[in-house]
Amino acid sequence: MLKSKYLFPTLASAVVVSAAGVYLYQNKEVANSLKSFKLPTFYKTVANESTDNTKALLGDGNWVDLKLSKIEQLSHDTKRFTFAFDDENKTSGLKVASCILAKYVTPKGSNVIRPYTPTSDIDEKGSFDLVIKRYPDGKFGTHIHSLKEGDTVAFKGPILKWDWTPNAYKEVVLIGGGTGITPLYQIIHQVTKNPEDKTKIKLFYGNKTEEDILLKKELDSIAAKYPGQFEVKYYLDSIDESKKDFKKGFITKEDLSSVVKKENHVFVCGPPPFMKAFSGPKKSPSDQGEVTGVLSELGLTKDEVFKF
Ligand SMILES: *[C@@H]1O[C@H](CO)[C@@H](O)[C@H](O)[C@H]1NC(C)=O
Ligand SMILES: *[C@@H]1O[C@H](CO)[C@@H](O)[C@H](O)[C@H]1NC(C)=O
Ligand SMILES: CC(=O)N[C@H]1CO[C@H](CO)[C@@H](O)[C@@H]1O
Repeated sequence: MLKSKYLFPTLASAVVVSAAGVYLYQNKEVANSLKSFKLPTFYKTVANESTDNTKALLGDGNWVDLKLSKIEQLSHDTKRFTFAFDDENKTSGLKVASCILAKYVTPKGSNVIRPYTPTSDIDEKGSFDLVIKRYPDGKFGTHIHSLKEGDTVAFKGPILKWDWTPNAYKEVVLIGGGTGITPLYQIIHQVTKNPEDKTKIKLFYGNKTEEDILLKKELDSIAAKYPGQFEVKYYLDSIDESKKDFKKGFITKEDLSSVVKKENHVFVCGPPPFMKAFSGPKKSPSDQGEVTGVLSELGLTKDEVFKF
């Protein structure tokens, strides 16, 4: 198995190997030095990844079909979807913080591709979970909400967004809006499950209504279990006055001013108007752009803010 995969390296590696071969004929000196020829690092990376049968997603650019093994209705428009790997002993292949891409081919043949962040532990064996809200005009959400257990969805990735290092910061501040909670939740879960990671986390999480709050049960249980380490504040567009757990209205500059400090990294994730208000948008997937909005007013710059 392993051997045959090495015999059929990926195209990129094949080009490198054959280029080296041509060179070999042209120059004897080089040929001698090539006796100790070592494959370039990226070749090893590709080779290792393509022979790793312990992970469901290898980051090799291939789409992998995964079977929908369980569906749970969490609210009127939100479901948790569990996707099973082809081998119960495989793990997802994700690192924190990463997303994956999901693809749906419409009846007309166009590709609808969306990024999602699994909400299950990245080291869980056999499956991962996605919590997905259905928006009235959302193509992928509408599609996946129509699926039944046993149907399949194509995934690829993972795409590493931020390589989390335990204890890199004393404290981090997470600012999330709506479904933007999922990458932030991946960090919260990863940090609190690791007894060695002492990073403190303050989460500010805004939503329209109480029903829209994703993963509230999970967040509240982590907050109860690690009171000195993790704190969450919920903000809602509208609430009735009797609810003490929530603040009405947007997360304000004043709320953030006491916790946002130069040495505390800030992570932001939410829909475009939300990003605009707090951090400014990303310029492109690979360019974070300058920090604007509330965080810039609080004196933060590129080095202290990450936009998911
Ligand atoms: C590839 O595998 C070898 C042997 O298992 C290991 O020493 C090396 O660190 C791996 N390289 C990468 C990039 O994972
Ligand atoms: C998964 O691991 C268990 C324990 O090592 C083993 O008994 C089982 O056969 C494995 N399953 C597969 C599909 O390889
Ligand atoms: C008060 C508050 O922060 N509301 C947010 C609720 O979630 C949406 C996204 O679904 C945000 O745009 C709102 O700002």
